[in-house]
Order: sequence, then C-alpha cells, then structure tokens
Amino acid sequence: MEKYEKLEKVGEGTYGKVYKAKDKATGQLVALKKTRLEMDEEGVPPTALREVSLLQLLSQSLYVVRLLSVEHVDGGSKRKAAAAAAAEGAGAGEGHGGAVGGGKPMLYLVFEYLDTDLKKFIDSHRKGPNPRPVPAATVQNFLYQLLKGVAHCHSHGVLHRDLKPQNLLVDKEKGILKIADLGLGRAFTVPLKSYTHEVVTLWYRAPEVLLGSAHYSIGVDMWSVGCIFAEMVRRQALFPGDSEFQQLLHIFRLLGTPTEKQWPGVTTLRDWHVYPQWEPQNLARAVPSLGPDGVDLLSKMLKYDPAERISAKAALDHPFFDSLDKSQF
Ligand code: INR
Repeated sequence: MEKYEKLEKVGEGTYGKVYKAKDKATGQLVALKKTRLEMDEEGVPPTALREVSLLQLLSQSLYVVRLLSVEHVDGGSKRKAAAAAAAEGAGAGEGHGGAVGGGKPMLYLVFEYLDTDLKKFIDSHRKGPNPRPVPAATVQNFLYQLLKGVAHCHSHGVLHRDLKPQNLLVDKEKGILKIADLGLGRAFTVPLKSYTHEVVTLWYRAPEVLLGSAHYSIGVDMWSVGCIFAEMVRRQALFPGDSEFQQLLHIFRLLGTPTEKQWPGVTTLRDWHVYPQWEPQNLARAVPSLGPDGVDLLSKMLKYDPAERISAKAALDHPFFDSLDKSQF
C-alpha cells in the first residue's frame, strides 16, 4: 500500500471506510476502500472472491464506479501464498502490498475517485448561498445514467439493494453519475445499522422489503430509483421515514394503503399489519415541477406490486427521455 498516499476520509460505506488517496507514481486520485478479509485454513473465502470478481465485471460499465485494482495485504503468515494466488485468480491487480508480520489480512479495493455524491449535489441546490432547482436537463441526464448503470447490474443478475443519493457519485464538471457501494457482504440482507452502528437510511427502501418479503427482485432497485428521481426534482426526500413502520406510513399516505387487488399477496407478507386506510393522492402534486412524462415514469417506478414495476431497461425507452441526446451515452 506504499504506492498510495492516503488523504482524507471521504465516506463510510455500509461495509467499510473510504479514503481519498493519490497514486504516487501517476498522481491519479483514487478511492481506497479497506475491507476486512476473514481468512480460514482454506485461504480467502470463496464468497469474497466471488464478490470481487463480480465488482470487476460490473465496474466495466461507464455508469458503475470503476474498480482499478485489488490490493491484498496479508498478515504475514503461511496463509500468504494461498491467499495471494486466490486474489490473482479473481483477476486482481498486480500488487499484493508487502507482508505485514502479525497483522490481520486485508483487502483494499482501489476505485476511481469522483469528487462528490448526489446527496451533496442535491443539498448544494437546496441550501447554501445559491439555492435553485436542479435543472430539468440534469435530472433527465442523471436519471438516464442511473438507469444505464442499474440495467447493467440487473443484466448480470446483480441487485444493488441499497441505492441512495449517497451511493451515487457525481462528477459535476463532466455531468457524470456512477453507482457505488455495490456488493461486498450483501449476500443476504441490507443491515439496519452499518458496521460502525450508524443508522442506515430507510428512505429508499421498497415496501416489500419493509414488509419482510422473502423474495426480492429487480423491483427493489427500481423503487429506490423512483425515490431518487423524485428527490432530484423536489430537493427533498419523497418518503423520509425514521423507522420501518414510519417509512411504510409515509409511502401509504401518498400512494394509498395497498390492497390485495393492487398487489396480490401483500397481506400475507411477514410484517403486514392492519393499517389506516389511506386513499392514493395525486402523485403530480408531490413533484410539482415535473411534467406529465416524468410523472408517468415515476408512477411506473412506484408501483406497489414489484412484478408490475418498470424495469431499468424499459425505463430507458420511456418518452421522458425522448428529448435527451442519447448519442453521448
Ligand atoms: C466521494 C465520496 C466524494 N467519493 C464521498 C465517496 C464524498 C465525496 O464515497 C467517493 C468515492 C469515490 C467512492 O470517489 N470512489 C468510490 C465510494 C465507494 C467506492 S463505496 C468508490 O463503494 O461507496 O464505498
């Protein structure tokens, strides 16, 4: 890891700290993400290797943050050779760092660096010296890039499951948006608390997840995309719940309490209760500056029945994007 000059901490991903750093040889800025690699007698666990390989595959999209290399720093024991060979097998970069006697085995992921995220970008339009709407063309452009990235992940059978503005990196100058915080350790559930016990935001969580559905689909990501779309337009979260129960009530108050007719099976989900009966409100009123095409697309992302929700691939062909110059993508 002597190849990198560590600069400031820029974030806490769900599964590890992220540092801004500089590649000493090239001067290139990178993002370093340290992940504890639990090792056993067998070496690097195959789940970790699968996740790294998947990250490498997914990061081939322009709309997913690029994984530049994987640096394995081992604890300086006999496990070293096997682990290094395994990391290489996953297509990891050249270097392994040096042996650090007695330390814990570590895997560093080296990503490209982008200087802001969508949360900060939206905040800068809402408050500070120059509050102003996010331009309609920017909303359209960023949503298109987000859908491109999501479609790429889904085409490889990968759900992100925690899409939120903090996980979307933005290059303001180039007008580029990329998905981050994919993968590692997300084998089964998205935790309620991060590894540092930071509360994880529920605002983008699909109702089937909140209701304890056992089977997730691409619909969970499309719900999040809908919430992010609305938030770019409003500069305020659409459903800012502070508990799983409050989160559901926010959703039900706007979209109406779901019924068996709208969403077959909803009342059989694990965490379903009896709720107040709210009628659906007019969605257009929640996003006053969005035109009819945008409201139509948003309504298709926020369908209650996950099977009815629009896919990322279909959303890319929605009339909302008719006025977008697609030659740039
Ligand atoms: C910034 C982050 C800039 N760049 C936060 C951030 C604030 C300002 O997390 C980040 C990353 C970056 C980042 O430039 N590249 C990556 C985060 C992640 C991967 S991850 C790569 O996976 O979310 O931790």
